[in-house]
Amino acid sequence: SERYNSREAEARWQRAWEEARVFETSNDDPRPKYYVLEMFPYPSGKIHIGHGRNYVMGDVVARYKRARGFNVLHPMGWDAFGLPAENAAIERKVHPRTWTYENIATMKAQLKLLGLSIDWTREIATCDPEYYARQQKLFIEFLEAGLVERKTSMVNWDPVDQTVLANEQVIDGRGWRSGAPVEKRELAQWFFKITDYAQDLLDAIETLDNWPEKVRLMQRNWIGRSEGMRFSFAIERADGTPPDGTVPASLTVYTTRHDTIFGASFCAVSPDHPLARALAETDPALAAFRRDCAALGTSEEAIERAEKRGHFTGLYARHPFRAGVRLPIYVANFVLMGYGEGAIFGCPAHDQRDLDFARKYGLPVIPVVAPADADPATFKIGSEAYLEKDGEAVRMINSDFLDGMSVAEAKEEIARRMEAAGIGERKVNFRLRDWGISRQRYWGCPIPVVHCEACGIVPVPIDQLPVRLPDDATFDKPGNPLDRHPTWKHVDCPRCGAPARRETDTMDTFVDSSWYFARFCSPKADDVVERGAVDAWLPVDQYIGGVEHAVLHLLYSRFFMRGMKKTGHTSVEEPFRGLFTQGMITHETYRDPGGGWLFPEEVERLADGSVVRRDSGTAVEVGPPEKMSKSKKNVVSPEAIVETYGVDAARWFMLSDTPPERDSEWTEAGVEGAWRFVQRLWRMVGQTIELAPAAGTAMPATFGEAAMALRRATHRTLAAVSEDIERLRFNRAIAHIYELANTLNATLSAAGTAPAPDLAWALRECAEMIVRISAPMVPHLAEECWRRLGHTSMLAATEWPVLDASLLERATVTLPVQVNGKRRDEVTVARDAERDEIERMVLGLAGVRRAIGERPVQKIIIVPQRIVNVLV
Ligand code: ANZ
Ligand code: ZN
Repeated sequence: SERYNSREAEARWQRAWEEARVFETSNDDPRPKYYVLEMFPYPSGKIHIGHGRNYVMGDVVARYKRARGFNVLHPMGWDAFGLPAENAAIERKVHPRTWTYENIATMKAQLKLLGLSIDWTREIATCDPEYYARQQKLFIEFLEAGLVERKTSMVNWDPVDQTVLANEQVIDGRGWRSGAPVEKRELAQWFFKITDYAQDLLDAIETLDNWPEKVRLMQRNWIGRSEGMRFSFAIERADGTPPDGTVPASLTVYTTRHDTIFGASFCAVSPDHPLARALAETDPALAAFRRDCAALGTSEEAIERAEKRGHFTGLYARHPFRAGVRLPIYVANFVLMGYGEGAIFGCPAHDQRDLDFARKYGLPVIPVVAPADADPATFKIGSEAYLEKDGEAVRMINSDFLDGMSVAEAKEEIARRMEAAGIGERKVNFRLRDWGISRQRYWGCPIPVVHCEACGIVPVPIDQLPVRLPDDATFDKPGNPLDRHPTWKHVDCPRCGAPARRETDTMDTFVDSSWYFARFCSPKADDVVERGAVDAWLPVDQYIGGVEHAVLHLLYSRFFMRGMKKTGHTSVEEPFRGLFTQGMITHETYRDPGGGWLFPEEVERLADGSVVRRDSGTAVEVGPPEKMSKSKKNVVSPEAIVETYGVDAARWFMLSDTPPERDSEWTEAGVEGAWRFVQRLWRMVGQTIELAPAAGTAMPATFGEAAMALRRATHRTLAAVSEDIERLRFNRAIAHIYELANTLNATLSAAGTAPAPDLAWALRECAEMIVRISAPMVPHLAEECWRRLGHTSMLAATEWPVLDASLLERATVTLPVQVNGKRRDEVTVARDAERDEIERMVLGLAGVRRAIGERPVQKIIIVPQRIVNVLV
């Protein structure tokens, strides 16, 4: 029988789908909706097969849900603004727009090769004025709704490149390009007030039960709610007199461990704290210290990593509960201005940073919390702070009126006393900061406001949007091309008409990706979105993307939904009902001993397993599989794969190899195996049509043993694969299909040349089933087989097979079995088993019998489908 020609068939079916417009989605479709979305790509150049996995996963879901009768929205777009385009402009003298749109064209063609069932009529690119006009309108609405603020904040400033750097662009305190020591600068910047929603964003995480737990945890930590106290110390000078008026008379700190107040041995303020600034005016050493700290940049990580250092201010804080005791006040590099009050009291015994600091500056270390059974007189702290604080196992010591209390009791007591004395109050704090969106760059969405001497900040009137980027910007120098453009920023004030200055900051590209999923619902809408469409389509039912976006992108999008609700664009609050974070595709690396990396197609694996250069035959160093990346050349292009194996084989392999949340190694052997399955299915379909009745032949009235066995396997597989796809367990779905293919193969071999009509019918049923349930994974092959099986319909527009439940054996479930609450065994029972049946089986288990011994059974608690507990 002839070979399946993937190249010809794949191109033909892609054309056929496009002509039939089967993937275009209408907003007026009465069927229930299903919105599946993969995080949209950044058009960086070309895609490699490693990028393909999440699109293919999304495509399987989209095709499956379509077959299940849903009106599926599966769009695609481009996260098209960003720094790389500007770098390309600098390095290759090509305009960012040209570079970006060329990449989009290349990548779109590549994505099309993958056979994705995308509604391309909804395509959007965030750099398109069509898109960013609406984003500007939304910005103005957010501004008017009080969700936007302009305030000064610290930025990393590269003095050579004359530009603000993101934290990631500061490497060891230096600018990533210039290598110049970075300075911290205060700059007026635009912010979205995401902190207004801190509590709400935190609370609603509980409702996101279709998100991976690790992502929910990361979001909780990022928001970082803590309950503590804000209170003030009186400040005095060395001689005990109050400060002279150039500095404040009190110091306010934030703490979550007020229970440790008797262990305090110093106070510290951030180098950016007003107290530090004021004192630096007259203390050159402090001024120099502040400059050193500024070189660390604004990244919390860098600050965390740096050695803890401080500068004594000469001032002291009076202990609130211990007369005559005073704590030296330092300026310290590890205290952040943006958190709490930018000032702390340090308790070295119970905080590692404080301990490191205390050891360095010879400050007392007084333990105030100790294990309940420890002797307070001898309990000492070595080089590690004692961090236990929970429950009854620890007690307060060395703490006057707190001695003997638990940490919780001590906190309560301190809070009460401080409140009574009027020196402090309980305070909830969030680690979450407002979202600074100002970027001093060209290739981003212009912030649509004008600065007027007389009127202040004036939003650009809506009917004058979009504020377009000027085409004739120059990229030959560092700094912001918009700012140095000869004319662009000079405009008349929209309010008073006087000469004014356009805002030259553009928006963080995370803004662009915070609402694109809403725009897809009505991509041509005149307004920001069409409310009806957004309310109908959102939330996205299944969102798929990399875990690297677990915090920022997902949190910003959640904030944007709330903002869009507040500004009347939707009633939906949570954008993504289901989230899946897929693993990456990895590949071995090949290093040329002569230097540099080699592409997989430049090397060859010999029979003895060694790897050599194809051209010269010289040996190559093989490195372990790593995430596919251009820089190490361990990438495989979709074009090459399509050429050799066909895209279906690639899709099948990508999905089959490992659970989708785990990384998967791309190997030649693996994709070859997938290719063999493609050919095998094609062959089996050929064999089946030789033996089976024509398509659509009525079902026989009765089935013999062999036919029944095959039919049971067929429907069991249908049930399993449906369930697996629902739960995104693609590799298991494929394993089930392999199994059924083996059964079909065996039955075909045993069937002879003229099987009985009932078996012949069951053979066709089975072959058709394999074709149909593989279709989401290998859509081109499935269409081709479906045609070959005598059908004229298009599988992409055909309903999912109907399950005959009478053919399923009883489903079973395995329950853990406890005796007196301790796990002793497990039992596998039918899902619908009766109580007495389960009891009988449980009491027969060896592990249970051993645990019970001679004792009489008092009660058996059965939580259906979950657990059994035997009480004795
Ligand atoms: C005294 C203390 C004693 C503290 C102790 C900890 C342990 P979370 O839980 O993350 O909110 N802190 C407060 N503001 C700070 C700032 N601006 N920069 C650096 N550190 C700051 O952290 C709260 C704790 O972090 C606070 O509780 C404070 O140190 C420190 F045994 O106060 B603690
Ligand atoms: Zn004005």
